[in-house]
Amino acid sequence: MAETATIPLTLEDIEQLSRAVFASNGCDEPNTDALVRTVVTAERDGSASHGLFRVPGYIASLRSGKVNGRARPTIDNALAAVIKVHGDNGYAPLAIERGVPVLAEAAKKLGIAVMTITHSYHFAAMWPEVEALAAEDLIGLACVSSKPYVAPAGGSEALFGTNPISFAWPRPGKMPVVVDMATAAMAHGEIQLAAREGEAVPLGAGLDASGNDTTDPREILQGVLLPFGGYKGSAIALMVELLAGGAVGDHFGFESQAADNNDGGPSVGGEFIMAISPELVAGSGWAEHCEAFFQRYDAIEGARLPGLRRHDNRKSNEPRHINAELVERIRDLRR
Ligand code: NDP
Ligand code: PYC
Repeated sequence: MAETATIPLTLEDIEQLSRAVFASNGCDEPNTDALVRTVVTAERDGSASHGLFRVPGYIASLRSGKVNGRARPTIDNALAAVIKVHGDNGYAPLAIERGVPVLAEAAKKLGIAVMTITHSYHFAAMWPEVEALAAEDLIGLACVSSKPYVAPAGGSEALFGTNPISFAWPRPGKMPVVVDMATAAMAHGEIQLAAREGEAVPLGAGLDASGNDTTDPREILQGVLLPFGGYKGSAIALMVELLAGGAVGDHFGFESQAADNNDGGPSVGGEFIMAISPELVAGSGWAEHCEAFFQRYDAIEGARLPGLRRHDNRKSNEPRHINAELVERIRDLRR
């Protein structure tokens, strides 16, 4: 397979390019800043499916008027342990950045707190919200749904979003353990990237439009994705759908789809975030206790903790190699 052409961009280049595109397409400064941080950190950590790749979709939704580039998320914490963030129909990163410190404060006081984000559009990787909680020595768990792309186990009709779940475990003085994964066998963005690169995907990633197994990502994009791990992954996707839709009081995936204008950007939906204080729940000594567990984990040959790849990528200041067509497309979006 011929490799597709790439352009080397430093993180500073990525920041400048995405800033120019968001700011010239109707995003005000706070929203631009939050989106730029989202794009740059995704590229920094090696998440090609959720960095610059998402910019054309973000811009399509600003231009169609679906998403508010001047959103001012509001926070209602009247219930103390429940922080309700209204996203003002904007992109999720600003709502997250504004809400998480309030959530962290509540969890540190009460031991556990949840945050709901409604009226918002999530198109990003899920680790930033939970890593921000781990930086406060809190355990973070977050999930979000999207348009239906994924069939429940046994079926061939999409009902679930790719429904990611992220989790961060704080390790004082060290990087947290971070799990951040779609509950689909592959994220929709990863299938799109494979289709762009002309690469086959593993069997089990999805079905074609007739419900047959296929390794061709273009066929899967016409059909459905599958949950990871059969009925068990399907059950976790169900839990995410219920937490991000039912518990938050926002759209389920099928409702997001019905509300969407199909402009290529994200669909409206909710996000569920939970923060737990190990200090208050487990008591002092929790960190040493858990380090003993991580030591055993690390001693197992062939095993590595989730999050390590992204944290290692983060250390590099080298340019990132970005698909050349994508870079040109994004440059053309500047006004
Ligand atoms: P991956 O399959 O790449 O990774 C899933 C998790 O497994 C990561 O925590 C990863 O850590 C870990 N992992 C991978 N390989 C190993 C290994 N060999 N040993 C131990 N741990 C490992 O992620 P996905 O493709 O499922 O998701 C990609 C991104 O897409 C995520 O950031 C997700 O949030 C995002 N997404 C967003 C959606 C949205 O609606 N906003 C929807 C769906 C996905 P590491 O990173 O260190 O490799
Ligand atoms: O990659 O599955 C995905 C995805 C859906 C919404 C944002 N990313």
